[in-house]
Amino acid sequence: MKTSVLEVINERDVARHQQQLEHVKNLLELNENAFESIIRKIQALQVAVPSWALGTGGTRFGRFPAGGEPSNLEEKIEDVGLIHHLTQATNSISLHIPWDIPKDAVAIQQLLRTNGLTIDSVNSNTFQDQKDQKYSYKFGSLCHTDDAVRKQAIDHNIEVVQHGVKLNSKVLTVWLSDGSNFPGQHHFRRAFARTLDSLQKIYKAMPSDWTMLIEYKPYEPNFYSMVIPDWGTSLQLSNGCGDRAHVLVDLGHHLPNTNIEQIVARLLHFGRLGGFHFNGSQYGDDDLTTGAIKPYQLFLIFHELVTGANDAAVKNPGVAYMIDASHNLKDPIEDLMNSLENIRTAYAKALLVDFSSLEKAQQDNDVTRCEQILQNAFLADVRPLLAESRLRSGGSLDPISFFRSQQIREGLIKRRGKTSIATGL
Ligand code: LRH
Ligand code: MN
Repeated sequence: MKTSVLEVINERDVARHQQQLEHVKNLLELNENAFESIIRKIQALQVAVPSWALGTGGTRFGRFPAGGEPSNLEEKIEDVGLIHHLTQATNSISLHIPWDIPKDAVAIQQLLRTNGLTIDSVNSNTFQDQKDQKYSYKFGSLCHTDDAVRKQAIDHNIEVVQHGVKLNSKVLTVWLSDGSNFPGQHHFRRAFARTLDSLQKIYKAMPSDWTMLIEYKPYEPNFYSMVIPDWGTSLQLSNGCGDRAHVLVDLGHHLPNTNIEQIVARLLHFGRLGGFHFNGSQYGDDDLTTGAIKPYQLFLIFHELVTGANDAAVKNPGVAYMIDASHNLKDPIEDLMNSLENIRTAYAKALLVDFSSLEKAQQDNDVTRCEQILQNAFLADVRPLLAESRLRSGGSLDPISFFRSQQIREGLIKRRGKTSIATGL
């Protein structure tokens, strides 16, 4: 079997990697079992990549295409396949309909298999008017005052589920831009009631083994109120639909200084944490690289997930991990690999927390000791553990260096052109 370029380069760098790994194992005083268990857990953490984040995003002020962007679903699957090949951390792709309608589901299934991928969730879109659409969503969709508009939006969600069924997906993600820009524009209670009624109709139309994820957002594109602004509203809508409806936490969908890790702990306690849209933000829904701005917060979120997973009292279904980012300046593929690295870093550090000492310190209200125990884990250098996890899964020791050294973007530009544009945000 011909040795791949990836294996040759890994072979060149493996000695230095082994050295760093031994050093970290000693520093962390990890016995063999603990070490092996952490490596296996890191290998198992898979985060879906969104089909709408493989091109260059933009803002209303401008967009600066990277070149070589995928201009159809097949090329998007190829790019996620490459990211998974190098990182071994993203074995699924989330689709946004109608941005990525699969024209030939059987062919797409084959292409997914070839790239070691599956379809994670399918996302509906009632925040844009499609050219052949009968009714506009200007004043909302599932909350609209007009039955006909609500029915159109409900039918769209059911159509999205049908696309998903053809691709073996089992998750529908609903995010609504529904809201108001001015006081008095919305009757808040009736808008909620209409939205609940619409979601219940969609929920009933889903196959019995499907899950609905309800995403909340405090503002944008409406700037006075959103019908689903916070986790409490999403939780109540989930309760109103049924036990296969859960809350989706997009990290960028929180007002400044919100304690997101406590929201995660609450949703775990209620058993209704459905999933995440990971991204980084300084102010609003900035959709930047995950963990780039607030790595400690991301660590604290994974600390809640790990303690929840180790607590028999927590009865929460499997949590869906997805990235939801937009790349205005970075190369989209590099940015996604960056996010995957930062997500696994936060998880690996959370696995290093000395839980029994923390529980004792919390019981004793030894505040300083509690913080020290978390900081000890957070300040650990887990990069060699992540590299070892990739190496064992057949990935690259250093995906971004490999991507650059092999001039993959240049190759994509040659094949797809400098001006190819990917559908999405
Ligand atoms: C809304 C959102 C939602 C998607 C969209 C692409 O801000 O986070 O998850 O549908 O971005
Ligand atoms: Mn999102």
